[in-house]
Amino acid sequence: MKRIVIALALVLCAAQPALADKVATPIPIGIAVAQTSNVALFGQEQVNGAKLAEERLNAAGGVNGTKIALVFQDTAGDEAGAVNAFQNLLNRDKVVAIIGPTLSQQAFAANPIADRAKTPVVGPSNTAKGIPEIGEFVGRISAPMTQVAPNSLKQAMKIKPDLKRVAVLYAQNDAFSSSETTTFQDAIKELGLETVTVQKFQTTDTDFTTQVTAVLGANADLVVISGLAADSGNLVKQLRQLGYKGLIVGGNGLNSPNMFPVCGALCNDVLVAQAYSPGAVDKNPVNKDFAAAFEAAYKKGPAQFSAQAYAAVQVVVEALAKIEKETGKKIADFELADLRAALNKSLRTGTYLTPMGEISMAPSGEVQQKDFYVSKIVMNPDGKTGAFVLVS
Ligand code: VAL
Repeated sequence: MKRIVIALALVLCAAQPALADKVATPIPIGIAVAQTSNVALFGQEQVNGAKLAEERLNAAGGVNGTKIALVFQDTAGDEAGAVNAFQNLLNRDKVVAIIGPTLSQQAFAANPIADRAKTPVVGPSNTAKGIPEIGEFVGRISAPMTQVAPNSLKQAMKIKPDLKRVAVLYAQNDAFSSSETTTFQDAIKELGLETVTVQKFQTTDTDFTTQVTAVLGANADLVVISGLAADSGNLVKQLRQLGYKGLIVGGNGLNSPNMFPVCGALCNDVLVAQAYSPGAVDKNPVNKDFAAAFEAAYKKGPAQFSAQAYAAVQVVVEALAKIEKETGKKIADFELADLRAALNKSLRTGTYLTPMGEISMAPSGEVQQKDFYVSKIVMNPDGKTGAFVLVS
């Protein structure tokens, strides 16, 4: 009898990990973005996009009839928060993939953990150089600034053809901002413009008097900013308050309507290159449909960070559906480890028709996207709300 009990206990113990390692239903997909801290200015937009995707994709049948369930883990704004969120999603929630984190700065710290756990990461907003290179399981659907940013400089030159003197400012404690500024500085040279001053700041700064004084002293006719939303918003505001009258080009960190309340009416006319525009619906019925659904759900138009988060969920769901089609096996019948590996491959095949147009993921994990835009901020008379108005 004793032997039977022991044998039974052994069988049960052995069965335990196997059971735990099956893919759960609804299919869990991790969303690790900043829901708190200053970085939540981007993260809230990402949550909105992801939730809308979950609702709409499940209403359309999920993965061939099996629903998905997004598992949200707040990363807050730093590396430790992202690492913690990734660990919970990987080990506790047993997600099939992680969409996140918000910042490249966080991706460099957290993505290696998912890579070691052989779990695909889909970056919805990381735009620094070197993200896919983190590892085999790391990809992104957010176009790197090397492809997007120079468009805004060209637009500035169209507005002011005699443009010459450029002041460059960037947040030196942020990996994305430090990366983006090198892209801008290279493009400035290539376009025959002159960098007259390079000023550094911190994403935590609130007083930019030193940098603005240097810009005014250098007699710049274009200012190019690489930072995050709160710092850049304050910087724009103080540039205008202290008398800077020239053009301003903002990088990806200024691509958020959540920055509008920070610089208020003084946000007007800032030029931003974008990988998504709610105005670009003519050629893309998927965007038209998405933008209308977003407007109906949130009573405002979608921001780039929302569209990209939506697209990230869509891409994961379509890649899962492809696996079922190719193997003839339901996702829920896979071992979790096998599914994660298959999903990483599936993500990198075929194309996806998203709100950003047709995109695909190269074997390296880098996104391939065709259409980019430049918009200008136009604030409403209330000085708090406004829009990115498409200029090219
Ligand atoms: N794109 C930036 C990054 O990669 C921010 C603005 C989300 O960190």
